[in-house]
Amino acid sequence: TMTGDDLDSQIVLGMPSSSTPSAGAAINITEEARQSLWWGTYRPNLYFGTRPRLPDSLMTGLMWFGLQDYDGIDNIRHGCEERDGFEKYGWLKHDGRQYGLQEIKDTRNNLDMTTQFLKVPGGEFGGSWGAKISGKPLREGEPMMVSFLYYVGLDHEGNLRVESSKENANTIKIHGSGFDLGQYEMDITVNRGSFIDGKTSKIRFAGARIPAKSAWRAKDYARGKIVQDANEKRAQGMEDGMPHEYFELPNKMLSEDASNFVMLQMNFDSEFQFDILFDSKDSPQRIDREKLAVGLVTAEKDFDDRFERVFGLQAKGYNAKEVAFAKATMSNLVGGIGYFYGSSIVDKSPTYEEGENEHLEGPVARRPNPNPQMSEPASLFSAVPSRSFFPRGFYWDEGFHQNLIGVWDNDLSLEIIKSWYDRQDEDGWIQREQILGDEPRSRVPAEFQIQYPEHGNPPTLVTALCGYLDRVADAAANKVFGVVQPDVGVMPTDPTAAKTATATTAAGRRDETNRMLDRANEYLSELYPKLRTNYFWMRNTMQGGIREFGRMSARSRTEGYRWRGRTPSHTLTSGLDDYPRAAVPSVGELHVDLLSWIGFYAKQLARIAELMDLPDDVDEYEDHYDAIKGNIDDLHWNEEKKMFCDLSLDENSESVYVCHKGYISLFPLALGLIDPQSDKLGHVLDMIHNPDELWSPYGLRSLSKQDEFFATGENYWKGPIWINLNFLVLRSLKANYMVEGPHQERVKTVYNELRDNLIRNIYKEYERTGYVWEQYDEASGEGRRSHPFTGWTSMVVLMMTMGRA
Ligand code: 6A9
Repeated sequence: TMTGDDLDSQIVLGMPSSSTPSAGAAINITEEARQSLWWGTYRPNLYFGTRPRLPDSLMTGLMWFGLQDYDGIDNIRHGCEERDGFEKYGWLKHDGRQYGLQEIKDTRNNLDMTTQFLKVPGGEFGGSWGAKISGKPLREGEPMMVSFLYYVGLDHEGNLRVESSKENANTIKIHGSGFDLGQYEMDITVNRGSFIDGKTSKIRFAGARIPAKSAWRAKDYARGKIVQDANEKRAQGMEDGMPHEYFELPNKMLSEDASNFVMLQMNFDSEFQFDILFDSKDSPQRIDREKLAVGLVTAEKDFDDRFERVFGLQAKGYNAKEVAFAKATMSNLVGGIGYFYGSSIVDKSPTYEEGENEHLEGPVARRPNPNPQMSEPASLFSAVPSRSFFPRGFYWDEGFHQNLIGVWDNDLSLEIIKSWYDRQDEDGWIQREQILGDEPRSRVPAEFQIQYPEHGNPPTLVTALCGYLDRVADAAANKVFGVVQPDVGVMPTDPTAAKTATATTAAGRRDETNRMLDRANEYLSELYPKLRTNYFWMRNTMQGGIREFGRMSARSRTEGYRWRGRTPSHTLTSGLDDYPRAAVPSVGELHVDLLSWIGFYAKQLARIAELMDLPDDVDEYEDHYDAIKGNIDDLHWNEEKKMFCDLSLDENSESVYVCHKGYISLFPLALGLIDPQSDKLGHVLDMIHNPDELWSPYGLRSLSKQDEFFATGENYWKGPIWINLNFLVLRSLKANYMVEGPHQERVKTVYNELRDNLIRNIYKEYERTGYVWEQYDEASGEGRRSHPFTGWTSMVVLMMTMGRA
């Protein structure tokens, strides 16, 4: 039998640090989470895995490998990996609460499969859920031999008990209980699928004791155990066995009642289907196989109906394939929402006194006595940029994600935004990249793991709040919402019952409106103090030295800012990592994108303070905003080059422009800080629309073709097309610049053409490659780098709904 110790010795990685069971008392979950956001596919780094939104609880996951040869075992599928080389995978439909449908095409194993998820929320422990895993050969006529491993692991104290019967070897039950989940029973049943002898596939099992908080290493445990047993069979004289004869689980538990980790194995060589049920015994909402089957059908239809109600793409004339693309793109973002819990590494040691040393800085060199520390464990509920390559929370990515999620499910989005602001420390700092716990940390090279308390990212969550404020304003004006997800309390708890509970009657809509307004009051009151602290933290931490170094003509002597954490080649904090900035980082730098962000922030805070009836605060933000708008012109406009530029210092400490045409020079437009009537807008549009500068048939280039650094070095933000910035520009053109004046017609033309180019190319690449991508090649339009990247590239769905001008 396998023990934690045996397994441990087979694992190359270091063991997880601590094994303290988490205290139940520390868990403070809102009523909301209890109801319908408790369980989910909240392990987006896996092809399929579930966990509750609780620290150190029950983790489940699906793995599989090919039995057609002996190498399959070295290529177990579990975490999303680009090297698995799937021709396609991702959620095609996912509503973020109750329902999901994912497609996976595993080329090497000739496997075409789907994973479906259905939740029946309710009760004290988040309710019950079920999953249906189905598949068949990808290429007909070619053999498929695949072994599935499904596991359940406890990250806290407790035991799992397996119940199997000789008579019915295609069903296995797992019994468990815990302070955080109550009593539950899991049922795994093969409905269909044969193996080798044509008989229905049997389920094999193994149970083990693993160290606390290590269920995320299930693949190491599985492979370790299976390979060890295979070696023993060889040692005992087994020769010429088939792969499935070597690579099988032993049908043994460690001992009765002592396992906290259970694996099940099912082998298939033809079309198959199996169900996984998690039935919460303390919940009034139960699940069985019949309910799962029926519920999945109903939920799919509800999803389709709701998607059309919210985005209206069919009505706008998109064809079925284009609508399916939009659904898949949004769904993989929503299905990529995760719950993360654990410690991160923070270095709060003092930096050098700013001054001469700053000229030599790198983010680490600037600290004379580095002191990275493990922080207290914390949780985050967030979407991720990419399930394969960056399956964790990124601050400025998340703001984009919430623009779309907020339209789809307002309350879900508010919950995520709140979770991010809960990560803010007392100074107002939020970690840029959230690497919480051992699992995410195992994927990040050591030099990128440490977070520094003066490193801030663009405050994009405010762009999402801006969308929320628009929805609230619509409500206040008593307009009809597109769709408002009702409070979870009124969600239908039985998926087989009824439609989405979104009101379809006038009275129902009025109720929703009132609820939305009450909710807004409450929500914003709670959030506002944090926003204010964060805003002032940005202003203080990133204050530029205008007084000492700046251009004396500036209207305001204070409104100028610089990104911290610079190196000569990188400004990770800005989000546009290798975009060219001043060659020598210095305290005398002023960054035009940052000033634009802070101006935008001030404006949105003024709006919130207005809603909350805080006139003094409104005045304060408006003063900031006016001064910033003035300084965008006074400090950053270069009249000779007709563009917005950064500022830096030369050898004689004279202030000089640093001008690189590209995304950085577009920020005043992208965030609405240029006057629609001004000549400056005309010049920026010239740059945008010029094919020798930013304009390509696939979207706007990050850096102008004419720039000396275009397409050089790592060429990350030096030319390739990124969808987040294209989206900001597009939306700002529509929201701020389609007004009467000298540029109106051109704004329309640029908007329409840009929008068409982006949608057409992202869709074309999806059809061609099966994925949406992190960025697109400016010369060919081809998808590049990380994929699937349904982070901000999913803004394409909003572009589709925005419509032509
Ligand atoms: C490094 C790699 C297994 C880079 O989308 C997330 C971020 C953006 O916020 C940022 O603007 N991406 C953009 O310039 C990806 C960052 C990935 C850093 C992780 C470790 C681990 O490889």
